[in-house]
Amino acid sequence: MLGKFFKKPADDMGGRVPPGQTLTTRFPVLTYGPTQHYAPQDVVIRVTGLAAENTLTWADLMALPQTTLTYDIHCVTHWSKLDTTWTGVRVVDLMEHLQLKPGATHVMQHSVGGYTTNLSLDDFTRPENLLAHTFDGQPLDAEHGGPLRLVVPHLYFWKSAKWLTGLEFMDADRPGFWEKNGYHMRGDPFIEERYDDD
Ligand SMILES: Nc1nc2c(c(=O)[nH]1)N[C@H]1C(S)=C(S)[C@@H](COP(=O)(O)O)O[C@H]1N2
Ligand SMILES: [Mo]
Repeated sequence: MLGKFFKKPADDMGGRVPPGQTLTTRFPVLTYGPTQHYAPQDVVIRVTGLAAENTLTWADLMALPQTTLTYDIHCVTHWSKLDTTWTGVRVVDLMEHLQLKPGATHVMQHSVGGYTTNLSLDDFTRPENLLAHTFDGQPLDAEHGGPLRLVVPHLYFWKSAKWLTGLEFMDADRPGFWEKNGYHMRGDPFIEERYDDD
């Protein structure tokens, strides 16, 4: 239903809005389970699986280059939000400090609270992907995944784990939380990869 905050994309959106999506200027919260609350100094990202084991603290992440990027996000529940601005560490900048082992092809994102979601390394290492701690110049709200979440804007937003706590490198694709519950393994919004029978 199109309400006050949702509108149909204009015809001149030049292909920015994927099929089946409506635009919102709000920022809806979508979480399975409770919002997690913890301080930046408690952020720890554990790198496991087919990579040299590594533990990254908040200080480690802040010592890496910080990048601000603006792009559109798309949720499988049919909302898209244009021109969202995020600041954080680019995945490609983080990857320079990780040593993957031969055979790593996929990564599982792990979150506080147990949420997981899988990506191929090609999807994970796109130059626009961020480990984001700031939204619109302000510290990222807990409900949106602060202190630290992944943002992978070219896929549906369920592929962007809030409260990121681990990156597990794998030698095959494996379903995360929503993927086990019927969502698509990849989730490209432009070809409506919503469910695994698509
Ligand atoms: N840890 C965690 N990350 C998550 C989720 C979740 O339930 N838990 N929901 C996902 C889904 S389905 C979406 S659409 C986006 C929503 O992000 P937002 O609440 O900032 O809009 O977060 C994704 N990341
Ligand atoms: Mo979602």
